Amino acid sequence: MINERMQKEINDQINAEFWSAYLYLSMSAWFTQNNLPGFANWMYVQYQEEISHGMKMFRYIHERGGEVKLKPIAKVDTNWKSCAAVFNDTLNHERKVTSLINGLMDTAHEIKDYATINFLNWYIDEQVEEEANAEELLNTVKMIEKDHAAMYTLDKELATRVFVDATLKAEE
Ligand code: OFO
Repeated sequence: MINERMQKEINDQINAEFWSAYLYLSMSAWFTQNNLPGFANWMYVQYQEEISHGMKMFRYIHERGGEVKLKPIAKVDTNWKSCAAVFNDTLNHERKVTSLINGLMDTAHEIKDYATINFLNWYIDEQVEEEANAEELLNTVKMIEKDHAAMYTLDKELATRVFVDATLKAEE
């Protein structure tokens, strides 16, 4: 049976993951509206990833005999000044999520919930990748944003990203 405080914090994190999904879906819409379908695809895959992160926690709470309590999703931005501004927000957001995951890990250590420590290790690794991806794209976009040909090429490259549910692989 999962500890009540741990359960509450994981439920809060499910909400944060779904909020992230909503944010990236909004960014995907913005890219579509700004004629960058490849960037829109990249953000749509990001949205799918965030749903899978939330669902991994959803399944975990049930596995531990706990209760999932879904909360309202707060509103997200719908407009950005530039492509770089989108990735700047993405990077800042992922840094915030990393600190939230670290907070969950602190609680798991404090209450000696070894199963949850093990579970959260997947998220600790995932956040390293999430921050690195956002930072790399931010740096690239900052460099080429004014060069239409380079943006066109990057858009084509980002159009090839496909969603793979890494949370299922990790649970096999
Ligand atoms: Fe769930 O990793 Fe991004 O927010």
